[in-house]
Order: sequence, then C-alpha cells, then structure tokens
Amino acid sequence: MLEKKNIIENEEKAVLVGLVQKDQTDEQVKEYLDELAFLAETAGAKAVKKFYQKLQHPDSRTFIGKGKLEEIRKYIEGKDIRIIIFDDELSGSQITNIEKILDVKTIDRSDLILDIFARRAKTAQAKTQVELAQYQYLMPRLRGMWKHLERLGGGIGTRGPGESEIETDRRIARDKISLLRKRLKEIDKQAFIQRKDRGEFIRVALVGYTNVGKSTIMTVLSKSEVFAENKLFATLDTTTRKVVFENTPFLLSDTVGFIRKLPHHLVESFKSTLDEVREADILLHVVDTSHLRYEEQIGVVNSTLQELNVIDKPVITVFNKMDLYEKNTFDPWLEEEVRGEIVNELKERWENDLQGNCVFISDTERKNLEELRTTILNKVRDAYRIRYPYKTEFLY
Ligand SMILES: Nc1nc2c(ncn2[C@@H]2O[C@H](COP(=O)(O)OP(=O)(O)OP(=O)(O)O)[C@@H](O)[C@H]2O)c(=O)[nH]1
Ligand SMILES: [Mg+2]
Repeated sequence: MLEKKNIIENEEKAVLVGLVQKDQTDEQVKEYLDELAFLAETAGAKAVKKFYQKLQHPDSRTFIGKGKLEEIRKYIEGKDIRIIIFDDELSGSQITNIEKILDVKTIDRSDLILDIFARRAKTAQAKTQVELAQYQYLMPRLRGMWKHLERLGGGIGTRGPGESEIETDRRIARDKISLLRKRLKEIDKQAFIQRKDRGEFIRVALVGYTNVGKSTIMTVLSKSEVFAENKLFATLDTTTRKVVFENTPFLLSDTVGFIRKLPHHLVESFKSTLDEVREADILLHVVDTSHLRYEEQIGVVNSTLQELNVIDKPVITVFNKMDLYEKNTFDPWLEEEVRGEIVNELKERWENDLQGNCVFISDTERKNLEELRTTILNKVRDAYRIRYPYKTEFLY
C-alpha cells in the first residue's frame, strides 16, 4: 500500500483550482494559477482549465464552495480530465470529500511540488530528502488515501480498511521516516567533511526563486556547463565550482530554487542541501526582472532565507533577464531614449533601496557581465580582508 509512484502520468489533462481569500486580488490569484500551470507542465501534465472562487475563508469540508464544485463537475463531465490540482494545501478529509463529488484524482500544490522534486532528485542525498518529505506529508493523510482506493476499487478489494490496516500503514510510515532520517544524517556527515576540505576559500552562493537563471549565471561565471532549462526546479543538488577572478579564487555554488508556499517538510528536509547557503560568506540573490511578480518573488526568497536562519550576510541582488524585461515592457515603437529613462528609473529605485548592492544584467545576452564580475570580486576581496587581515596572497 505504501508505495510511492509518480502521481502524474505524461500528458494527463488537469484542471486547476484557486481560491481568492481576503487580502488577495483576482489578478494575483490568476497569476498564482499561471505558476501552478507551469508546475503542472513541469510534472508532465497539461492544464486545460482554471477555476477560481472568492471566499473569505476556505470551506472546512470541501475547501471551495459546493456551487463551485458543481460547476467544476459539470465542466469535467464527459471530458478526459485525469487530475484536479488545488493551489493550496488540502487536508486528507477535504481531498476525500472533493473526490467523492468530482470522482477524479485530486491533489494539492504541495503534492505537485513533491512529485516534481521526486522526479528530479538524482543524488542519494536529494532522493532521501524528498522521500522523507513525502512520507511526512503522507502521514496525516493516510486515512484519506485508503478511502480513495476503496472507492476506486483498487488494491484492497471490496472490504473497507479497518483501523488496524491504517495503523499498520502508520507504523510503516513512521519506521520509514526514522530510517530516512538516519540515512540523511550519515550523508550529511560525509558532506560536512567534504565541505571542510574546501579550506579557506571565501564561499559565494547563488540563491533565488526557481527559474530566474541561477544555473545559467553559474555556467557563465564558472565557464563550465551547469544544467539549466525553462522548467521549474531544474536544479535540486548543490553544485560548487572554484572560480578565479583576477587571481582571486573563491567557491561559487548553485542551489535549489525557492517558490511560494514551498511545502514546509521540503524546506525542513532540504536543510542539509541548503547548508551551502547557510555557510556561504556572500549571497548572490538572482531575480527574474521580467516576471510580473518579481517583487513578490524577492519577498518569498527573503522569508525562506529567514526560515533557514540565513540572516546578516552580504547580499548582491542580481536583476537578471533585463533583455526579456525590456521586450515585455516596451512597445516596439517606443523611442530608445524613453526606454533608457524607464530602465534608469527602475535601476535608481533599487540602487536606493539596496544601498547600491545590485547589478542589472542579461546573462543569455551577456549584458553587463563585466559589472557583475567586478561587483562580486570587490565583495569577495572585502570578505578575505575581514577574515585574514594580515594575509594578502588571496587578494592579488
Ligand atoms: N531571456 C532570458 N532568459 C534567461 C536569462 N537567463 C536565464 N534565462 C532562461 O531562464 C530559464 C531558467 O534558467 P536556469 O538557469 O535553469 O534557472 P534556475 O534559476 O537555475 O532555475 P531552477 O534550477 O529551476 O531553480 C532558462 O530557459 C534560461 O535560458 C536571461 O538573461 N534572459
Ligand atoms: Mg538551476
């Protein structure tokens, strides 16, 4: 029973559902659903329709209202819709109640993100971390899962699950969780020893929302190929390269991207992958300036860093994808001069806000990379000076 497989099959058609709660605008939730569609696509599904509803508070039984559920049921009737994806976390009983009405597999955002992470995990560390998060997520939802199977007639025959079967599953899940924790501890120990071997180099870590261009920047700066693609969570494992700018060496690390509402268990279990960020001397916070909600993404990254207890580190904010920003923002006929003014205004605003600790670049078009290199080099040298006030060989 407790076997995990990918929840989404290739090209499965999906319907997305979002809730506009108090303090949220329709616009916001529509964009959240666009992001959810991107997540679904990354997992291999195809979003064919989005529903959203305004409610002060989610319905405790079915999350959205009965009327809206009925509307969705009517829509999917006779269509080949295989999966319903909610943008918010659902409880086990909410999933059961919704599935009872819609008769289609229902999952939530956390489920989807966990599924993507599970597909993308390559190293033993990433695999163990994801599996741990999956079991933790599953624990409080076991009862709902049995009911689901019972209704679909799969796996357990016609008889419903007894308490003892659910209890057995709970025990298996608990054992599995403690086993995975132990395994992770072993892996962490080895990783810690490896990191210590890296000696006295200053460490710089790339952080940011998913798909902003961290791996692309890593490739450009380290002159070695790092996997990048236009999908979410292309990177799960930390990659570290030694980079030398003008005789000054340092270590540059590429890390897993963040996203809003990252499942809590995932942040927990990815803590060791994120040690690289915690132990870094300098952070390069990469931003996708072309994204409509880039300011909100900056906020998500900052609060995730806080959750990880990463505070008080020097940060260089790298406003990336300036090419795409200009393409999206400006009409083709707009004069060069006006464009320049608008871009300058944006730059000035952020330079004021961030006390000059920012750079505006396009890494695919190789724009302003020299400025980025100089900014990093200066910060790295500052860090060496603070750490080794009497040593100069690192600096020149
Ligand atoms: N137009 C444009 N596209 C860019 C730029 N930088 C990166 N991209 C594209 O953005 C997509 C994501 O890039 P990645 O480097 O994989 O992003 P990432 O931040 O490492 O993403 P995750 O590992 O998934 O968190 C790729 O398709 C890149 O080609 C840029 O300056 N301009
Ligand atoms: Mg990446």
